[in-house]
Amino acid sequence: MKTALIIGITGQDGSYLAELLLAEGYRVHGLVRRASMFNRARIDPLRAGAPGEERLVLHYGDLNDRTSLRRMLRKVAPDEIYHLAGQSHVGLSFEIPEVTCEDNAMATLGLLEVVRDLDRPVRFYHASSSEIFGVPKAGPQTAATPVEPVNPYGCAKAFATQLCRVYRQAYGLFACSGIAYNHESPRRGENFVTRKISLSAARIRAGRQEELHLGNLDARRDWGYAPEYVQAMWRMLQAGQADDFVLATGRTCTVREFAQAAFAELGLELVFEGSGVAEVGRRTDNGRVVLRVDPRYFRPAESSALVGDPAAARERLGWAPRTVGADVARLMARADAEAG
Ligand code: G4F
Repeated sequence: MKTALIIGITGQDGSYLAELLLAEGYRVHGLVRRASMFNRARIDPLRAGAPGEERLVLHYGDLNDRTSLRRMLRKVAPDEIYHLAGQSHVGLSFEIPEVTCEDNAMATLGLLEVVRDLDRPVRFYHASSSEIFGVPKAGPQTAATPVEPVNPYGCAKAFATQLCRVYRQAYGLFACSGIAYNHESPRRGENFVTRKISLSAARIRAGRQEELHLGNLDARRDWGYAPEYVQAMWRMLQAGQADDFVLATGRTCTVREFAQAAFAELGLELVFEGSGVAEVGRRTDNGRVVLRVDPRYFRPAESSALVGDPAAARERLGWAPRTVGADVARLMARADAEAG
């Protein structure tokens, strides 16, 4: 039986990955940070009497506490480590750049150092991001596209991605970065635009919300479906050779189109009435929802033209995303409406 450690197991990707690894017969350990509120809702179903429950073990820990991390890694002796933890909100990284760089860049370096010292070989996955490319001059991007981030989050991810490559080359570590484009699901955090949209659509339809504030509606993203992306993460660590891979759908849509698809799925028509300060979406009697831009959600700099080329993942990992853009919007809206 293989053993895996998931750092960031309580997040969207961590919870889907835990499900996948348990289904593959792994013993799964998860590192959880102490928090004043429990944040384990996404993995609770895996722990309460579900098949595989006895193969899921949680440990309190923190990437900044290297001694306990080292001790825990020696005890758990994982075959594979999935490093998914960190500050993942791009907009917020402008507000808290130092924490973002500590959590995403320096913590990854510390972890690589601890892994390098282990006395048995470990396969290491690092969750990198399309944000390392910033505003690329060419598309679709591949793992060879030059790195040129435009926000603190992208800088931190670029640093960590380059370090994984260095540790692979210099020390022969089986370290891989999945350069993942946006991947969403009903388990997405509520401050990412997709979930904000799907939850708002459900609540507005149920008459429990009146306003919808969104920022840049013309932002274009390469949106895929998170459960499919964790498949690629796992396949990367089963490959014959460690490498970095772009994980993307190769197609994009705008925030506006995503929102229209989500609202339409619940029988609501979104009407855009230009842009203005503090204008809000409001449900009207005839089932139309008026939405205007709220500049509070604009970012000091916006990445753009991000579209990934999944060809290498398809050819070398046999991975192909199936759920794209508006499909993701529809399934998220349905899930939030059904959840009530
Ligand atoms: O949902 P977002 O916050 O995701 P973003 O910034 O693309 O980052 C996500 O994907 C990256 C690539 O995989 C990850 F590395 C990162 O960790 C995260 O998972 O914003 C998407 C777009 C942006 O252009 C933003 O300006 O939506 C635009 N937007 C418009 N209105 C909004 C809003 N974003 C948020 N969060 N909230 C809004 O109201």
